Formats: sequence, C-alpha cells, structure tokens
Amino acid sequence: MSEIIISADVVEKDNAARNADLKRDYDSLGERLDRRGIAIDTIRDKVEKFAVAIPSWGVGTGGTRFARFPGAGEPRDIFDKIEDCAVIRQLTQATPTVSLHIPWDKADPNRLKQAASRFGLGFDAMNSNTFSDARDQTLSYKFGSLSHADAATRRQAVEHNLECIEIGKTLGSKALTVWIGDGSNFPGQVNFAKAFERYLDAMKEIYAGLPDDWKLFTEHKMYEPAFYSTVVQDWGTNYMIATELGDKAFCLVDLGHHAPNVNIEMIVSRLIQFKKLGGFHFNDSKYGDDDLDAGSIDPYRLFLVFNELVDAELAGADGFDPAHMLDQSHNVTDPIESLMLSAVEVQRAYAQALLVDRRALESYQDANDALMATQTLKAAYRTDVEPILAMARLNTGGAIDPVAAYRAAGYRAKVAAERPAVASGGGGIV
Ligand SMILES: [Mn+2]
Repeated sequence: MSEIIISADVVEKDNAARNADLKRDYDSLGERLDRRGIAIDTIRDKVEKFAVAIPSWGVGTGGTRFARFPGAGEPRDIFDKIEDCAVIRQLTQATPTVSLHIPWDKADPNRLKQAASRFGLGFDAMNSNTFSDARDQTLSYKFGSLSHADAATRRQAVEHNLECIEIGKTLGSKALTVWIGDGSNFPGQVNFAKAFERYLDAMKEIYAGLPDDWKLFTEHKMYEPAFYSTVVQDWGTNYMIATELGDKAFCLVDLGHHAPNVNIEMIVSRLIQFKKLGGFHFNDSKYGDDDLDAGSIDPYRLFLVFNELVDAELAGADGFDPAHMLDQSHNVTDPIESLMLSAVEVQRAYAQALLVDRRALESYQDANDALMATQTLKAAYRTDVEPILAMARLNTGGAIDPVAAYRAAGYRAKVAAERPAVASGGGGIV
C-alpha cells in the first residue's frame, strides 16, 4: 500500500460534500450520451486508464528571462519534488509517473527509486540537459552541445546523454528525451549543413547506447535560445532525425514549440501515419513557448490534437503508443494546482475526443459536407464531460474537486513552514 500525503479524511470529507450532486450530474449526462449511442461507463473506464507524466521541473516556480519570483514552499531538491508529485497523483489519480531532468534531479538512483515507490510513483522519460552548463562541467555549451564545432564538447554532451540512460535504467524509465538549444544568433555564425551533420553523428552515438526496449524522443522547437537559426527547429527536421536514427527514434511534439497558426493536429496526423509520433509535452501558449497550463488559451486545439490520437487509437494503428507528458512553467500560480488542472484538461480533451461520432464524420467528409463535418467535431467538444472526469477520480481514490481538497488540506502552508524560501533574482525559464 502506497503512502499518501494529503490526509484521507480531508479528501473523504470534501468528496462527501460533492458526491450527491456528482451522481446526479453523471446520471443526467449518461442519459444524454445514451441517446447518442454512447455508454458513459465505457468513456469513464478509458479516462481512468489515461495517464500523463508530471515534469519534475514543473513543481518548482518558473520565471522569465527578466526575473523569477519564488513561491512559498518551493521544493528544495528532487525528494521534495517527488512529494509534490505524489500530491498531484493522489488527488487526480491521473499522473502515475514523474519525468526527471538531469543534472537538475541528479541523486543516487536507488534512493530516487525508493523515494518514488513510497508513493507508488514510477518514472517516465529521462531528460538530458545540454542547454545550460552544470556546475562542475569542463567544457561550456555556450556555442552549442551535440552540434558544437569542437569534438571534445560534442563528446561531453554525448557522454551526458549516455549517463542519463544509465540512471534511467536503474529507475525503470524506458525513454530518453533530447532537446538541445543549439543554433545561431547571427547569419553566417554557423554552417547549417555541417552543424546538422555533427548533431546527427552525435545522436547516432547516443542511439547506439539505447537499450532494446527504450525509445529515443527528439524534441523540436522553432527558436529560443538561438534566435536566428535552430538546429532542430521543426517537425520536418525532427522527422528526418527519427528516420536517420532508426526504429527506436521518435518525434516529440511540444505544443508550444511551433510558429503561431501552425496546424499542430495535422503534424500529429502525419507523424502517426509514418509511425514516428513519440509523444507530447502538453502546455499552452499565446505567443511562443509560453509554457502556460494545458488548455488555458486554446482548449479547442488540444481537443483537435486528441481527435487525431483517438482516431489512431480506435483504428488500432500499429505500434501506436504515444507518451503523454506535461511541460509547463508556473510563474503566477501554485504549481501543484496548475499541474493538477492541466492533467485534468488533458483528460478532458481525451474524453471529448472519444465522443466524436466517427462514422457520421466520415460520411460527411465523403459527401464534402464541410458544415456538418465540423459540427460533428463541435458536438463532441461542446459536451461537458466534467462528471465523467470527476467520477473517474472518485472511482480510483482521487478527489472530485482536486483543487478544493488540496486547499482544504493546507499543504502549501505546511511545506512553506518546512522548506525555507529559495533566493530570488536572476532570470529562470525552466
Ligand atoms: Mn518540452
């Protein structure tokens, strides 16, 4: 039996106050879905099995390049982070795993494993970091890492990634995610082809160190920190990388890493079609890589992404098993609250996408009935699936209203007293 952090009495009391209303709402929605030929319990069962990983770096307070304003009770180390992740898991029952970032989360792997298993948590993809310099590092990544002009710097970056795999093996992780900040700020600063060639050669060495049952995720991002050119800048380049490397290499789609107005759901469809969709970093944005809470700006786009995923799931697409991870930075909210609600938003998009009448949609598409086709998607999206999500949480031991239960438990005030404030100052996008 796993340990819990939030008192079971607090959760039960909050759930008891909401239970009767939830039951009524669930039955009412069930009746309406039944009229559409949908069994509500089937959708709830699928939601109960849906999981999304918490990024260890997400439970701390983020920042911008101008400043970072620390929050109360911020985790001091990876062991505090694991406890915060356990709270998110307990109340949402949607986040059974944590995704680690090395060297930020570096600690004795056996101790890490022990700390997580106390709360029934597992480990998702490992993340390497060659976009900043670690304290004891010999060579700097100021001018790049895996694509650096200097062979010794590239070697150091390769070794770091191989170390991440080694740590992950002890933890039970099955994937390595590689995102690099390599690129250039000025025209002429780097030779595009040579830099990409160096990157590919370095990635081939990392790929060679991957266990047979692991996946390698490469994450593209169109700009930042390099503003003129970026080595892995878009999904096309990412697809080339995954194709060059081999069957264990897949593309990771971070929703914030595209140009404005890009049709991300179509990218998702293409990657599914050619068996190279590795998974997601869910978040939302108004302008660029804002790292806002999933579904906070454009929930319809999140739904449209899930529409593609559910389409592939129902079609039984060969080898289709994308990883779901959040990747967010919380500057003005309590990170635990943001991550709980983001996990729920991702589940919501999944549940809504399960409601799409796919047979009707296909017939409207075949008949070129654009209006009814798009209304078919809207009918699913407009359905308030909250009772399904809440019932899934209640059934699996979570909270009907995770934020209310979390606030009632007073967890933030408790850890604020135990964990001294981290110093302010300096920029700090995470
Ligand atoms: Mn990301």
